[in-house]
Amino acid sequence: MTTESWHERSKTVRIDGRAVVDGKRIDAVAGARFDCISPVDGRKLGEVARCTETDVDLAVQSARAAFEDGRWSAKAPAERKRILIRFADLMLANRDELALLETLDMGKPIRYSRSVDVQLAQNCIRWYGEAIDKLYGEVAPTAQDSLALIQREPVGVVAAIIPWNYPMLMAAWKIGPALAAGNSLVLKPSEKAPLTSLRLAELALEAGVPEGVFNVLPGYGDEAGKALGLHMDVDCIAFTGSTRVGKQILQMAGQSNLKRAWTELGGKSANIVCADCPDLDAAVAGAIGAMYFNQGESCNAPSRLFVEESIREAFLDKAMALMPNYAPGDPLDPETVMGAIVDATQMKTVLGYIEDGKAAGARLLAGGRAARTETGGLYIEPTLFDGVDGAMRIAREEIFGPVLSVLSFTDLDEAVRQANSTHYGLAAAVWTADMSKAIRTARRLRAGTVHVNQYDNDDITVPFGGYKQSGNGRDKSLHAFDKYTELKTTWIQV
Ligand code: TXE
Repeated sequence: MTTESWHERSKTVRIDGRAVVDGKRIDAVAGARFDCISPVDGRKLGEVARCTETDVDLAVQSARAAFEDGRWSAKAPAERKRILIRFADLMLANRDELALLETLDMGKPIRYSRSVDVQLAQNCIRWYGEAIDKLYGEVAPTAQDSLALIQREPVGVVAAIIPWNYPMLMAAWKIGPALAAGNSLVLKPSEKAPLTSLRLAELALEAGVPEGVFNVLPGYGDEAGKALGLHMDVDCIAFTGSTRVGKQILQMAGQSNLKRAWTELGGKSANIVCADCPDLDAAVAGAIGAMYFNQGESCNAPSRLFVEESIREAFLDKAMALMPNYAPGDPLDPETVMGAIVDATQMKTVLGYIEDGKAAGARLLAGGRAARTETGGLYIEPTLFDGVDGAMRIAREEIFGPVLSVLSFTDLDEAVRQANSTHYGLAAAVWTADMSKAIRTARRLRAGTVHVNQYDNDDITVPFGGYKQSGNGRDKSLHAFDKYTELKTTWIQV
């Protein structure tokens, strides 16, 4: 589709901000709503239900009833598989609408919401659907006078709280394994980007996921989110978002019913480029591409770049040559690769970090300002700081915007020490042609994912999650079932 046709379609696309509870679209019980504003051009897209504790109670009751009567939890895995695959097919059939909602809601370029977000999200649902009738239990090697069966059972009612940076994909990472395993789900999307989650719940119903099994409550974190965290009848909570709120989620689990609590949190990932990297152009393209993808609003963005001093200048020359490719553009233009920042608060935060970097003495080589202000939307130029010191805030804190901090090194051991020096541990990378050095370095990097001579490779078959304060548990791959299942041992006397 052309830019014009996307714009035309954006005027008529259906925006329904009501919650989905027990298979029905409903307003919040108290009737409150909040505005849904597009960062693309500042336009009000519609109004969204502002769900609170009362709505959470209703949704949890509905999810509990569905779980207890077995309408989903007791279905044969092959039947859940059939329905989840149909759900994924419906996502593909509605690909343009889902992509458009995502782009309008949080500002990412339409080319990516269509080819990356919808594509990966539907693949995730499909993959877990495909997997679920291929998982076997175990028989423990006990003595002959007994038989011990070890089986996975669904946890029960799962609450998922997700962020705004990949709204559809983060939803899918929870929906796929949670539903495939037979749980009921109450999903709270971010107040900054709720639209695709609501539409996904409609598509799930259409595919045959029974009423009450998949509920979506839009609302604020300290209202709907907190009520889910503290709820006594939620068995498991899966959270993706900031480390600050992740800590609160764990506390709320402890304060209430000790629900299983899983967190996928922030990052400040280190990307180490050694002078002997096999292909400098690839290293530059990988560093820049992964940093500015999704406007830098990625938890695993390689936002700290450690370049070996002897190649620093060559690296930066090549990086600067690429910067114009990432100029912010109209998110509805299929050529655009850098879209809008999610909202005014985030915009202010990112610009604040840029000012902080300048004041601390880092060298601003590119960007640093708001862009496309005439559109009424929220855009920031891709920003590159050189001469960053490890102690500066821009080198330590997650900015969650298009800001890359370059630090140089002469001693790899020191680079690794600095790479490990933040309280995050989500992702890291090392570029070197020396495989022994690569493996040694990868082993020493304290991160859930380490890339060697590439960055941001992604596949549903690999686990994703963090060390340290980047969270606990893993999304994606078969390991995600560990979050959404209990292990049951059954002893049988023989
Ligand atoms: O995240 P929050 P925000 C980081 C990133 C960003 C910062 C703030 O650095 O700049 O966090 O973003 C819900 N009880 N990341 O404010 O607040 C909230 O409604 C229960 C990293 O959006 O963590 C939303 O649904 N829930 C990150 C979700 O938590 C609460 C992704 C995430 O919001 C709550 C997003 C509460 N008290 C932000 N308060 C990543 N690692 O991917 C909020 N929420």
